Amino acid sequence: MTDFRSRCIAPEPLAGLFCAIPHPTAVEICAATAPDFLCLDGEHAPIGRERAEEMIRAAQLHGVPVIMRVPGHLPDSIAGVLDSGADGVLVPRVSTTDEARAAVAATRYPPVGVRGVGPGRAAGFGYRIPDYLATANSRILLAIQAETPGALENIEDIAAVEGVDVIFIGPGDLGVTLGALGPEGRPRLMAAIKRITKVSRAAGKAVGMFCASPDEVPGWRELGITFFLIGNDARHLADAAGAAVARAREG
Ligand code: 3PY
Repeated sequence: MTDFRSRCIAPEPLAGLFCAIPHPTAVEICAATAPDFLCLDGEHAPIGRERAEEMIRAAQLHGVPVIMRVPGHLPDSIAGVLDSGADGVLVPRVSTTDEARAAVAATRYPPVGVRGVGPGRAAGFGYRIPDYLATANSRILLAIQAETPGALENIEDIAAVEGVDVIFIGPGDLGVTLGALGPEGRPRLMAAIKRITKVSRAAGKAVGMFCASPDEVPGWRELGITFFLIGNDARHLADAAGAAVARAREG
C-alpha cells in the first residue's frame, strides 16, 4: 500500500479534518468517518505532548494517517510529535527559506537533518529503532503554511527548498496579514492564492488549502490544489448541534 507521504506528493486529492478537541475520543469519532488523514491542531488547541500521543494512537489504531500542526518550525516544536509517531507535521507561518530549511532539518535524521534519535512510540519504544531510522526520512510528511506577506514574496525560493512536501495555504491568516479582508479584499487574496499555487506546483510541490466548507473544494481543485483540511471537529460539532437545536425549536 502506498504510504501517506507518497499519496500527498503524488499529488492525490486528499480530504482531512483538523482535530481541535483535545481528546482521543474526538479523534476516534473523526477517524470512524474514514477521512484521508487527520491533523491535530497543536497551534491553536490546548494539546500537550502526552495528550498528542494518545490522539495520534487513536487515529492510527483506526488506520488513519495523522499529522500535527505544531507551534513553530524549530526542533523543540517538532521532535516530540514525531517521536510520538505522527506521520508528519504542518508548520505554520513559514515566511523565509531559512525557516523552511529549519523545518526540513527538524523533521529529518542526519545527514539530511538534525532530528535526534529516541526510543519513542514511533520507534516501537526502542524495539524498532533500526527499522524506523531506515524509513522515517522518506515517510514523514512536511507541510508548511504560506500565510504571510513574506511567504508570498519569497514563494519561489521557499517552494524550491528540498524536503518541503506540501505548501499549505491558510486563507484566514493570509487575508489578515495582507490586509485583504472582506469582499473588497477578495481579489487581492485570490491573486495571492493563485500566485502561491502556481509557483509551488511549478516547483513540483503539492498545494494544500484550509476550507471552512467542503463546497469550496471544487473551485480550489481547478487551481491544482489537492491537499484539503475541511474545518475542525469542534466547529463541525457546534454546527450540527446548533442546527439540531434550531430545527427542534422550529417545531
Ligand atoms: C488559516 O486559514 O489561516 C489557517 O491557518 C487555517 O487553520
